[in-house]
Amino acid sequence: PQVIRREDYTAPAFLIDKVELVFDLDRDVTNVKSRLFIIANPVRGTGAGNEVSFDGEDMKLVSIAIDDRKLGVDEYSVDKTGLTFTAPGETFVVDIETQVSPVTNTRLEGLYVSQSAFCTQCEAEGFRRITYFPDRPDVMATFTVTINADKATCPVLLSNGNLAKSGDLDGNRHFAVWEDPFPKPSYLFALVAGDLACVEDSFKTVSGRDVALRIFVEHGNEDRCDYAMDSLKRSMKWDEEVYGLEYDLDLFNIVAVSDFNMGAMENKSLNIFNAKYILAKPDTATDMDYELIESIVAHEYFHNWSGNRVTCRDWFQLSLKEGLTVFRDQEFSADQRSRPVQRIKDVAQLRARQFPEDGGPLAHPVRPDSYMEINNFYTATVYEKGAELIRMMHTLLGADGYRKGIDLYFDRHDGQAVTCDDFAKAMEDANDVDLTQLKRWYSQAGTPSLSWKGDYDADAKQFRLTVSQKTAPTPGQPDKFALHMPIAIGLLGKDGKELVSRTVQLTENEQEFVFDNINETPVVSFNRGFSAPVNIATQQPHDELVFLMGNDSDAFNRWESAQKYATALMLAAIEEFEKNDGDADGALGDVTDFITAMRATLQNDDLDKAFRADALVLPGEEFLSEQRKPANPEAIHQVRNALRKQIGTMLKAEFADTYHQNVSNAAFTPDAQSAGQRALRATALGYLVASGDAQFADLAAAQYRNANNMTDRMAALAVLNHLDHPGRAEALADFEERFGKDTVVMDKWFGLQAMSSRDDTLARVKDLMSHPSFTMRNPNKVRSLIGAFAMANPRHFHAADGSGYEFYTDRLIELDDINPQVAARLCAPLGKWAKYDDDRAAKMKAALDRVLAKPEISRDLYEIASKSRA
Ligand code: HT7
Ligand code: ZN
Repeated sequence: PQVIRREDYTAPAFLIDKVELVFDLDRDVTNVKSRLFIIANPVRGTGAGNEVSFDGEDMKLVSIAIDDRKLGVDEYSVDKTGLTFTAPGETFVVDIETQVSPVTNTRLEGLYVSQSAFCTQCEAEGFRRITYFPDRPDVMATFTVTINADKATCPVLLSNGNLAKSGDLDGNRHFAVWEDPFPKPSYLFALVAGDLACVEDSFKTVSGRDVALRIFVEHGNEDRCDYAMDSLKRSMKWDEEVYGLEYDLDLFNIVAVSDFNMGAMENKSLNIFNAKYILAKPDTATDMDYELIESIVAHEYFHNWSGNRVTCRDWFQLSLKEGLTVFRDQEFSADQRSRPVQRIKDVAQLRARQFPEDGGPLAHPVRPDSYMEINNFYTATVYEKGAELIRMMHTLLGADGYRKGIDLYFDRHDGQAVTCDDFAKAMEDANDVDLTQLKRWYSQAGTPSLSWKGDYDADAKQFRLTVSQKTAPTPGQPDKFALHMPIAIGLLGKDGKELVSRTVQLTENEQEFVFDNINETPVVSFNRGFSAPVNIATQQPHDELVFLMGNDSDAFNRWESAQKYATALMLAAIEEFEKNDGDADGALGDVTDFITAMRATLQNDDLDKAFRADALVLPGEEFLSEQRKPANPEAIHQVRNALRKQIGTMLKAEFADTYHQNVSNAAFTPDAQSAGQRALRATALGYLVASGDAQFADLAAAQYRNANNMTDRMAALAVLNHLDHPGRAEALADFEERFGKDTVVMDKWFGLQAMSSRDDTLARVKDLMSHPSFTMRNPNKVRSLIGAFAMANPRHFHAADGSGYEFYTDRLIELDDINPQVAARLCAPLGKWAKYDDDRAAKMKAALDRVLAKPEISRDLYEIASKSRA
């Protein structure tokens, strides 16, 4: 496949002023008429010529006419990727008629059918599967869309903008005309038609306009939209208050669909969501589901400005909208809930998803330099590392400086398609600063590793902190530059008092920072709040970590100290386990000091319950695998379980108290405080069961039976899931019976079984593929059964006999013919072969070879498999 390079960007030769689309919807053959008002781009490069090239894939061209004259077959050429013809002049009108088949569209890009509704997904390059068009984000046009459809099966007809007209047609059909006054690129186009229920509300904007808010769902799900609607209203208000950004149309629609490749899509005024991120009521959704709904609804809404009003010039600039919008949604959630708990979640996610990406074969900069398939670049690096880059700008400029930069960015670029450099320039100009070095984060891949050393001079009352940075080579980038990063530092006295709190600017490979007037040897709290997204190589002594766990005023670093201590203990034990032939308890040795510190955290009522729940969770098996080379999945699993068992045993009485004290008889509410209480109780239950004392497995079974909400039910099932206890089978059977018809809820049931550490897991996953609710055509099902097996069950995925890899490879090959975008996303776990022992590495490479040998492999899967194999 062809490699697209950032340096090759050229402005479009022709622009489109206005698009008029007419859809005649039919499941088998939908007819699309497109009228395009075209003008030559006044700033087009020299030598642009008069050839017009439109993108187009997988559809039938019925006809093309220029200025109302139908072209003969020798006047245009059409191939697998598009349509080319000669421009008659500087301005002209083109009419194109195409046919597409929504019902056979299993890729879920372009126009497809989900359940019985028609819907579209055009980002990044789905519009070219609907009609021939310059399908690139720097071509922005106003759209008028007419939808004709069967009135009985499609009573609801939606597109972007405002409804201009609607009425009946012959043959039991009807139509609607939608007009979007804001010029937009084709990736923001959307259409939905189907028999959907509607939940309505409204929002009064800061300038007093009433905006109608509608959420469309399948009939029967109307009682599951309240939280999404409330989240939407809170997002609209937050964007007005924090960013001064007001919604710009009188209507905002959201549609929830079951078949969707990603989480949601920010189409102008017609957001389309994966139903899993809209539908929630207490007995079907967990606290985590509520949190995700809140943040994804906010994220998509925030795109109305950061993405839609100001969009990307080309797809290399994807982080311009995604990094900024993730930062915005993280800050929104921090304001709605607990700021430190939100930061812990965001960092845990960054470490779990982005750091491994940055350290593996798929490492790429926040602003990539090349791609084969842009769908493969909706990555943790572009999104989450991109958000960290914006967060560092915020830290450097301060809240007011950042806001000045944001105001200038939107003033300067409203209605334009721009670059990451344009964003940084607005920040620079508004604050009169030079961000040249900070901007290296856009272009340099890899996670920097920082080391530090403190030196106290009692005579001079000075503390000197020497910090050094290093970034390992990544594919295509052997040499790395020093990056600019803000490092928040705290110095604590022996009594726990804060002596200093300061953010220093690290710009050199090695740099010294001096702190004056320090009267005692301080304990260092380094990189507070994770002010820079880096690894810290320096190991702090265990007693300092315990001290920070109990005294740091920075809650993030309290949590971080516990994570570091637990990681150090487990890594040492894993090494020992490998030497001592598999005695995990013996390998751990005496862990009393650590557990004593955990007790103090558990019993510290000054700390928020959600924070305590997080601080008591040990780093996961995947995280530990990242720290070991070669990673031994069995050793990691055994050691982590052994430590959990010891904590559960030593703190049994304390966890039992916590469990019983945190029962709530009040009706379920999804607020952060109640969720924190449930999370702490679930953590206690997990440790009690881990202690191995059989009474607690009974307690979990009882919690499952008596639960009055999904959070408590899933917490019980999650711990039973790994056991041989009869309560497990009973609970799983009950769950299936209760929720068998509920596709969104059943994903949890599939996922749990795929993540079980029981020996029969792979056999069970294979059986579940023939379950009536499972289908490879639904991405949520594939992700919850197949994806969870590979990404959240390292012990079984990496089974020494290769059975996990073999099963998984068969699925990737099967899926590639159905949905290449999802197949490619699922391929990444096989690319981690370099982290494993020779035998596993050989098996993983053989699996990638088998993927690559697939006849007619998609561009999506080829790119990931070939880069992973290299
Ligand atoms: N901007 C969207 C990204 C997206 C997407 C969504 C659904 C299906 C396929 C997709 N390809 C790209 C989602 C977002 O970041 O908000
Ligand atoms: Zn986004």
